[in-house]
Amino acid sequence: MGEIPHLDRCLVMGIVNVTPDSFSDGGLWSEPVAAVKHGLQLLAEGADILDVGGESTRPGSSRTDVDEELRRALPVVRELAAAGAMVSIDTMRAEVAAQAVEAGAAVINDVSGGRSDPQLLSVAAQAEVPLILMHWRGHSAVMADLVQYDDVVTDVVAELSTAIEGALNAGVDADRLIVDPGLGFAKLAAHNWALLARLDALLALGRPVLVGASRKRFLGELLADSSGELRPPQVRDAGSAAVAALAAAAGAWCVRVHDVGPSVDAVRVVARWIHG
Ligand code: PMM
Repeated sequence: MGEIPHLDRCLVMGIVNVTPDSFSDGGLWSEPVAAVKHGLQLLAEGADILDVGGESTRPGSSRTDVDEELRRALPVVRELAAAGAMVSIDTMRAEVAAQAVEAGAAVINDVSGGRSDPQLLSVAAQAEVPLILMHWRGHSAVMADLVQYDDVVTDVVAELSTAIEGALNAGVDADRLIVDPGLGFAKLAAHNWALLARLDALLALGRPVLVGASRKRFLGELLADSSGELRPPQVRDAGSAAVAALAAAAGAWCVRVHDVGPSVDAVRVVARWIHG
């Protein structure tokens, strides 16, 4: 049982991908032992939450089977929670969410916003843990075909509002819901920038907002070199920290990042700037 944590500043969620194929840090921490070590490092850098995931959502990727997802994620959740970290489980599966909560996860992060496996909503309701509902239109293999919007901000807000309704109907407490625009998920770069510029429209849903921009392709496109070559993921961290600062200033509850230290500094600067 738990409530959404709040601080006098935007929180920082450190990413612990236990996957061989994530676009940003693929393979670096793919075995549980290496992932735990990495998580502890992010904790030492000041992460408020560690987001552990065992299934890559890299655009175009196919699904990981459930046993493999469990094998990757569970030991990492267990050890990081035992070390005192607040752990979120990044999964679209009810089974994985349930076992992760059992292993000590205090937050469920569903990139499908309850759409991939609706049973996950009941797991969140029963566990009484905060639930992140990300805007999502379809699995990674097909999401590039789902980028049609009339107005991306209006459409994402409306679709998130439907996701909130679904969670409430499944019995999740309204006070435990967090929303996320799902940058890069069935979205082109222009869609991501439009959503970032209108975080106020997401905040108007009345729920805390999580922003996950770290190392994503739209930053690589913006920061491409003069020949048009994308900036590689590992050198998008200054851009990611800039987004963290601006998201925090716009009222985001939390930013989800790979390189934790600079974003912690950034959100602290923003808090001081705003609150004096
Ligand atoms: N992005 C990724 C994975 N999980 N969860 C939330 N809530 N929001 C996101 O934007 C998000 C996510 C993909 O990025 P990664 O492969 O670098 O983890």
